[in-house]
Amino acid sequence: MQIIQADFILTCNNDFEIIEDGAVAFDERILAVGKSEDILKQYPTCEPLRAAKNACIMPGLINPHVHLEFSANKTTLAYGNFMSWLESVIQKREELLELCDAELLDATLEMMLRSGTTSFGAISSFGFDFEACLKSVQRVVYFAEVLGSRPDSIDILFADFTSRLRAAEDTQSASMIPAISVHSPYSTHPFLARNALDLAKKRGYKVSTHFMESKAERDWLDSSSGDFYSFFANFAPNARAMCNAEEYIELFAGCKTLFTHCVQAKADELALIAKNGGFITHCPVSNRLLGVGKFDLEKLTCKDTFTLGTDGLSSNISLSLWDEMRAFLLMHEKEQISSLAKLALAGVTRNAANALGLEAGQIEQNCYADMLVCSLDNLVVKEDLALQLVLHTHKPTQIFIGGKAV
Ligand code: MCF
Ligand code: FE
Repeated sequence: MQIIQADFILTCNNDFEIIEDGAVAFDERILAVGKSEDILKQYPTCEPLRAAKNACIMPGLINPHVHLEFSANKTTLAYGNFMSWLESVIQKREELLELCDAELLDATLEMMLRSGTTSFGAISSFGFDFEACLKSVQRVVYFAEVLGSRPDSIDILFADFTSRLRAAEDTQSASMIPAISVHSPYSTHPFLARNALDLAKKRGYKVSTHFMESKAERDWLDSSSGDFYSFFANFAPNARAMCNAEEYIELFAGCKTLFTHCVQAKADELALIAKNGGFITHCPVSNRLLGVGKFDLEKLTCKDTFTLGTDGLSSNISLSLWDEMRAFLLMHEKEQISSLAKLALAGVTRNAANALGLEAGQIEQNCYADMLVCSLDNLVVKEDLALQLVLHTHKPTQIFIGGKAV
């Protein structure tokens, strides 16, 4: 059992409570949190560690949505327009996967860890990222992806998906949690989605999906028109959308689902997601690079459903959640900046933990002791702590996962 003290504890709990001159007692899980003097009285024989002046203890960051298999991309994929990006992914996929070897995956996970990401949701299209995820020290919610729209291929696609999922099931632990990703409404046949979702319901798995990312997707689901019309015409003449937006959301009823992007989602669709116990994952940099616009925060009625993710290096220049939070602050220029900093931090801690089903994301008794010590150079007042941390942090000075320093 250990105690660590700091000038601030950013709990990231429901009230976004900040404790000045606080301490945390922990082993694998957090045993107690409070004012230093109270915690020291409670554990009089334990010699506490003291973080540097102006430092803050906070929960480890949780990235709910990353595609590790695309980590080799830097300048290969086309940015600026969603359809051009998608075509470039289809064209360059093999080349990028080839370059993404074990060494690159390990280095990518190491970089994520050093920036303070202690848990993540890996959207795995092929299973090539599995070994790297399994041996990483972070907690991984491993979303095996299912995708495909041809009715005559459903059985074979489903069998391939379940075999990739089985790898995570066979190694399930507190740091390898099997989960399911249904790629999107434009790419996945509802029968295939339903088979995967039945499995999620039966086994209590978390689910992730891309939803309403682009105007092309909106037009396609609303009226089988727009850019996807000509895209699909290449494969099948007179193709039509497989379901509309509301039908798609309802497919996921009964599953705790993360709906990623939602840039083109309407307020009533976001409300339906919240009503069904779902979450929204906003990926601001990805949205900017793919030219799809930005998620409308005014439509977000339930702030607890908000999470923030990086997406993959297929549509980002960094997998650091600090970089993502800064981009988020700068992109949503109409919002009050310090409230936005708190929303960003909630989106990568408590809310992300709830979305992924992790007992983490808060400095709170019984949560796993997944914690960061972040140091600010100068004195900061409590009211500015969230904003200044987001603006100035690149690498935490200490990282704990399950109470172990890493
Ligand atoms: O989130 C971004 C953009 N939207 C959709 N898909 C992906 C993203 N980054 C990577 N992807 C993957 C996806 O998992 O790209 C493929 C899928 O395997 C696109 S569908 C050919
Ligand atoms: Fe994605």
